Amino acid sequence: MKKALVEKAYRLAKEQYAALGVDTEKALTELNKIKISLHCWQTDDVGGFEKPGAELGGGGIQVTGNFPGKAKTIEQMRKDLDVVMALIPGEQRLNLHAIYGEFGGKFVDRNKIEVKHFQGWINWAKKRKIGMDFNCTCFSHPYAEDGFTLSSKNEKYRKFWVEHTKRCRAISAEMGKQLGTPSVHNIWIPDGSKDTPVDRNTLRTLLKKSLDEIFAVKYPRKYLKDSIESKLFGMGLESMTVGSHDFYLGYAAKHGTMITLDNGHFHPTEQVGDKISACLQSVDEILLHLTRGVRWDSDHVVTFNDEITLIAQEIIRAKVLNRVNIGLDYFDASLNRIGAYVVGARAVQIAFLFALLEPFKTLVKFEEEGKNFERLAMMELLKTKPYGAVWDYFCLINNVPVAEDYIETIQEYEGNVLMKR
Ligand code: RNT
Ligand code: ZN
Repeated sequence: MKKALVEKAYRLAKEQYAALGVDTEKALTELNKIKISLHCWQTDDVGGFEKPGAELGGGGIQVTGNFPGKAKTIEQMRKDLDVVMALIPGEQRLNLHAIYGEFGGKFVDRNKIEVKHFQGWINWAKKRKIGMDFNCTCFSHPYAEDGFTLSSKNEKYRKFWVEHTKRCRAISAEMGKQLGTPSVHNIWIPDGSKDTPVDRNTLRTLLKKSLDEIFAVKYPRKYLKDSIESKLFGMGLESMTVGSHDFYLGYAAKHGTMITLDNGHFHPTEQVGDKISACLQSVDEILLHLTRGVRWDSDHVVTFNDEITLIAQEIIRAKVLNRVNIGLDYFDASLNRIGAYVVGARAVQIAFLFALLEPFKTLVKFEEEGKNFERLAMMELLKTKPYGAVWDYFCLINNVPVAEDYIETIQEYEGNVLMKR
C-alpha cells in the first residue's frame, strides 16, 4: 500500500478521533507496549520434536487438516517464526511447549528433560531480544493414554507427571533468568472422563496434591510466574474435567498462582472479557490463551470478533495491562499455518487498538448519569470510526507490510519454502 495514502488516511482518522477526545498518538504508543506470546505449536500442529514425525496424540485436543508445509525440524520452525515475527508489528514473545526441546536425535523422556535441551531456544530468543514462556506437555504420551496425568490414581504415572512439571518449571525459571524477563509457566492437563464418573473427589484431591508437590519448589517471581489453566470439557472428556475453572480459580486464589483464561474453554455464552475484572480481585495476574471457539471446538484461528474485542476493552478500561499476560492458543492445519499465525496475532492487536481508541471517560460519564441510550449510541458509533487507518499507520511506522500487503509475502513464502518441504 502506498505510504502517502496511509499517512493521509491516518491524518484524517486522527482528526476524527480527536473530535471525540481520543488521542491516536497515545493509543499507538500504548499499543506498542503490548506483547503477545506466540504459541510455537501453530507451526507444526502440536507435534513437537521428541521423535521424528511426532503428532499430537489424544488428550482432549485435536488438530484437523493437512495443509502442506508444516515445520518438521527445529530449523524449519525457527525460520517460520522469523517470518511470522517480521509480519507482526512490535515486539513479541515466544511460547514453547516441553516437546519442542533439542533432544539431539535421542529419545529423552519427559521426566528427564533439562535446561540443556532448551538452551538453543534461549540463545535464539536472546539474539532476538525477546522473552520466553513455557508449558509442561502432559499429553501425547503413553502415560497419558488412560486420560489422567497429574490426577492419576496410578501413583507411578502421577509421580512421573509431577517430575515432568517440576522440571518444566525449573527450565522456565532459567529462561526468565537468562532473558531478563519473567517466564510464564502454564499447566494444562487433559484429565477428565467421557462418561459420568463416580469418584470426582479423589481425582481432584490428587490433582491438588500434585500441584502442592510441584509448587513446593519456589522460584523468584522475576524469573518465573506460574499459571494454571482450566477447561470445561474436551473431546473424549465430555462429562467431567478434573481441572475445572472452580478448581483452579480456588487454587490460584489460595496459593498465589496466576489463572489462565482460555476463551475456548468456557460455555459459549460465557465471556472471558467479563471474567478479567472478576478474577483480578483475587489473583494478582492472569494469563490469556486467545483463541476462537466454534461450537464445541476451541482452537480456531483468532479473528477480530466481539469476544476478543471485549477482552481487550476490559483490560484497557480497567488499566490492568501490567497484570495480564497475553498468549495465543490455536492450531489449524487446514490453511497456511504461517498465514493463520499472522492473522490471529494481528487480530489481537487490532482488538487492542480498537479498545485504546475508545473515549472511555465519556462513556463512563454517560453510564454514571444513567444515559444508557447515549452510551449505546456511542459504542455503536465507534464501530464506524476509521480505526483501520490507524492500524495501517501502526504497521507502517513499525516497518511491517501494511494492510493486504502481508498476504503476498506469505504467498511467496508458501511457494518458495513451504511447498518444497
Ligand atoms: C488445551 C489447552 C492448552 C493447549 C496447549 C497446547 O485445551 O488450551 O493450552 O492448547 O497447551
Ligand atoms: Zn489453552
